[in-house]
Amino acid sequence: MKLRSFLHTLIAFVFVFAQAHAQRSSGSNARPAPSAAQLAWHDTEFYFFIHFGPNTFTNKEWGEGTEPESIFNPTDLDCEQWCRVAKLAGARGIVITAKHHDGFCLWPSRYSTHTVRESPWKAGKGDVLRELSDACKKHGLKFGVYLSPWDRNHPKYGTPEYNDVYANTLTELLTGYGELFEVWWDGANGEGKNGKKQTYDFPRFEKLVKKYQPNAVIFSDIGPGCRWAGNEQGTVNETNWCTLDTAGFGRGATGPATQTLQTGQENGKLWIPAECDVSIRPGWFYHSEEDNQVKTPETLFQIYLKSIGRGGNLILNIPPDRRGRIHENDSLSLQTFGKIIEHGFNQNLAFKKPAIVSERSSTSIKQLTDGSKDTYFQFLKRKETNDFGSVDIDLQVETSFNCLKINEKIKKTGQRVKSFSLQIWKEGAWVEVCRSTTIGARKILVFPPVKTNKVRLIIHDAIGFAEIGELGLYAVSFSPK
Ligand code: FUL
Repeated sequence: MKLRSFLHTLIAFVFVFAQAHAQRSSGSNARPAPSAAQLAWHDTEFYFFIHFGPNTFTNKEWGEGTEPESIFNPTDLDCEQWCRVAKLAGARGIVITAKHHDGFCLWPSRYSTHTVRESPWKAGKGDVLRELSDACKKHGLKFGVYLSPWDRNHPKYGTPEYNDVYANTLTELLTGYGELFEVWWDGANGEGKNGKKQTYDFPRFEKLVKKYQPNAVIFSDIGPGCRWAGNEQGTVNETNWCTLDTAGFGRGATGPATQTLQTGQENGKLWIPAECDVSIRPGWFYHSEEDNQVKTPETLFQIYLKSIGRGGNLILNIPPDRRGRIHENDSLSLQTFGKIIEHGFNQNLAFKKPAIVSERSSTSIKQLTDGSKDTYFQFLKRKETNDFGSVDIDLQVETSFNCLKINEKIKKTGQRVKSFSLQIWKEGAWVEVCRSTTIGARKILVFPPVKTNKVRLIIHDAIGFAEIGELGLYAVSFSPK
């Protein structure tokens, strides 16, 4: 008996050790680093969220689960139109509510009788996920699914058997619609004190995702792939660590404090970057009375700066209307927003400009402006001054810009920068134009326009060393032609 419990302890220890080791890169200076799936996820940056289902037709945000299936009947569903709008906006993928809290399945699931199959749409022969996954493939967009754990319709909800139902429906999604880049687990639950209680078997669900879709990243309050940013405004804190400790926390009400989700934790043991969710309208589902409350391109750009520009990903909700199409007002705003991004970031004014470094480094300084965010320059700590030195870039001609875009090479060595600034050479002196804290996957800072022929990037503080991938200077305009 004693030997058995010793062996159990030993196995548990080895398991925990192996897990921690897998999260870290080797070397004494090791920090948590992203997995291959998370690296690809960081590069996906911006994607659409689609909330669509019975609520679209009942004008609600949270359905009761008792809505008759006959209510789901889009008159002109066009997933290709969603994809065309996504492309124009610059989005790289689409995540859809395969099942929201009302339990209605947008695909003909074998494990529910509350699905598109029971609806009049396409005489019960339709499958929204099939149409959308095919359209995404055709338009070169990634595809992901939201499958609400909370289910107000399924008779088994609140019993251990519901875990089988959830595992089975999840497996249908994981195996039936090609490659998924993200699986979204919403923490919401409105059952209240006297409502049904469900203990979810998340470890089982995680195993299924790993087995069938090893390249998919799981979103929830605590990841493990990416974390909620702690609000539904689409923003993350300016200081944003991709690292987090999740031991002792659960999803939903038992998740970490929202402030922790907003900032991550500098010394967190796991790589769980922030995803910022927000809707282009006040609601998540379509309501015609909100047709004139669509966020403007300028507002979307401000959100972009506070999410993607702070090293997070942005999942922007665009709810299709009762036709099953993205409304004209939303599509117009998104097109202009797409132009702001496309025009603003199409020319790095520092591209291939010569750089002079204050200290020797084992990496080439040319890599800071070579057009690739994956090649990098390493700043090492200087003993005398206790900082990480600086780099001057000779722009050769007087150049006007109002934006800095910079990234850390997070692959293998993780996130390290704690403080940096940019200065310009002006009338015989260095003048600071912007300063910030963390960088991570990227930092984008917009400031009043300046004109200069030389800039200086200073790394004030970092954990061990700093590896900067690319330094970009841009002239961003809020009203592109
Ligand atoms: C919340 C849900 O309750 C909302 O309906 C929506 O799906 C949003 C993205 O997450 O927790």
